[in-house]
Amino acid sequence: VNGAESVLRTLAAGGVQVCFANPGTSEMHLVAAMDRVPEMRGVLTLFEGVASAAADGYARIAQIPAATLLHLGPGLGNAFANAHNAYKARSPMVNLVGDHAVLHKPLGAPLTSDVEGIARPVSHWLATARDARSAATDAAAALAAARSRGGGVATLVLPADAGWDESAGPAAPVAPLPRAPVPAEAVERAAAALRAGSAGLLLGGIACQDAGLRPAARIAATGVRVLHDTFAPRLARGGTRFRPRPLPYLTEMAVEALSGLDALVLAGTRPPVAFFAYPGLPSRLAAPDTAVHALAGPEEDAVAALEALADALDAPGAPAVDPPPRPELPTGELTVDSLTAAVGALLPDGAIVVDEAVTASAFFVERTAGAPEHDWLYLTGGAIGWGLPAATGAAVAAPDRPVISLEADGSAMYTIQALWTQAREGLDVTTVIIANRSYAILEFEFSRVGAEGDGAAAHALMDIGRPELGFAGLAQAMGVPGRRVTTADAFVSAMREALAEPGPHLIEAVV
Ligand SMILES: Cc1ncc(C[n+]2csc(CCOP(=O)(O)OP(=O)(O)O)c2C)c(N)n1
Ligand SMILES: [Mg+2]
Repeated sequence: VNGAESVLRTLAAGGVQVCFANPGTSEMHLVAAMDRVPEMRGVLTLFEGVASAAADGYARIAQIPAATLLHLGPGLGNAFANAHNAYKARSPMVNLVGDHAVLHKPLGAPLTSDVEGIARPVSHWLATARDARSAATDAAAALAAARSRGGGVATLVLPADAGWDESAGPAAPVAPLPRAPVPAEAVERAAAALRAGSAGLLLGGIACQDAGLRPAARIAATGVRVLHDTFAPRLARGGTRFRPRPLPYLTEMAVEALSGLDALVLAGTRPPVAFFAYPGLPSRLAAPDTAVHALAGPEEDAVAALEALADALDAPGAPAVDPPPRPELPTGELTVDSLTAAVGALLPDGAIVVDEAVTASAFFVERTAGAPEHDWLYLTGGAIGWGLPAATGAAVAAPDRPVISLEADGSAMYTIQALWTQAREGLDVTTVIIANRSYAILEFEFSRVGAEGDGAAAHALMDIGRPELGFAGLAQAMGVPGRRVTTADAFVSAMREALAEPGPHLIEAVV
């Protein structure tokens, strides 16, 4: 058994079932081993940024890691932006990055680069295998790291000869570390703070899933203002679930949402900060006189801590939640308003929503509050080009659930080739392109940061309408049925058809 096969066998024995791959010559032994390790499903992506976002979307739904297979520094570099999003989401994933054979590496061949230097900022765990004998042990350690403390990105660099040389066979699985328990004193301090005056609770990470929302609803019933992180990795919503308020994206609105609090307790997250700095606006969102209490950070057991906190407050059982009404089906002009209403009216039960809708996001969020139960995946790291491939990975993780990919047009163009993988794998993804022909958020941010003037040269860097992009055609070219719609009625019928038929569909909604 060579090193490559023992690495794959080790990951498969540890529960890894999928590898999102874009290989090259230095990974050929890993590619060859795929046939000998049938438990591992290889999914080809046509760009490494698709592989890393697909692994992220997969992990957020499956809650187990996928592997990626990447080609040296340049391949990892292409994966970087979406590995960054996964890093911020603390999605469990194992990057296998091929590299030159140990003796070839110092010679300066064209693809030689500082692979670890590229990997470090997006890796919670990072190592380079020394040889074929140690590679499987390294793979077991990488997988344990990816699954430890709620999840993280583990990157294992695998020199080509560590793949082709003879190994000692697969390594035994290593038990991952559980989330760190929250000490009783932290719970008592948070309870005292919540009792003392006007109080808020901010949920992030694991606390945004059902197990965290249940105790959070009890705490809300005692009069605490409960919010969730603006860009939570996965938020359980819809039906009769408790609805924490989203912390708004805009600094002014976020400050307002957190104003008037004597205390703010954090569960599964860090102190909230503005997305960007703006002249004259604060970077920290909680008011200076609000006492911020870290009940549980992202790697701690926020769910158990919230249960303990609800008990410490003698919080009653959570009251029943009435969902707000769903929007009426719109008719007439297609605008962000009618588009978001249509999605709110039609969102199917059990959907997974992947949100890279950028300026339309908050409207989609609002309009879907009354929809049946669904999971909402947000862009955690701000690096656009995540949505289409994250939806691809989510659909691989949950073949029985409808995946709705809400995708702004500019962001779509970074990783449009994810559609090809959706077609090839027959994934049930409905992509809605919000075709506003603009980098609209940049037009908006332009004045907010204090940039002056509005000349043609500046505008040209934010207008994507010339030439006009044809998303329906791009989809067709990659094997995905695509339609362009320009009225609300046409959108509604296209959406209904896309949801009724299995397999991927794309609707280019011109707004
Ligand atoms: C990797 C990366 N590159 C560039 C940006 C800067 N950026 C943020 S939003 C945006 C354009 C968004 O346009 P679109 O996706 O069409 O959404 P809209 O603003 O029109 O709603 C850009 C270029 C980024 N966030 N991430
Ligand atoms: Mg746009």
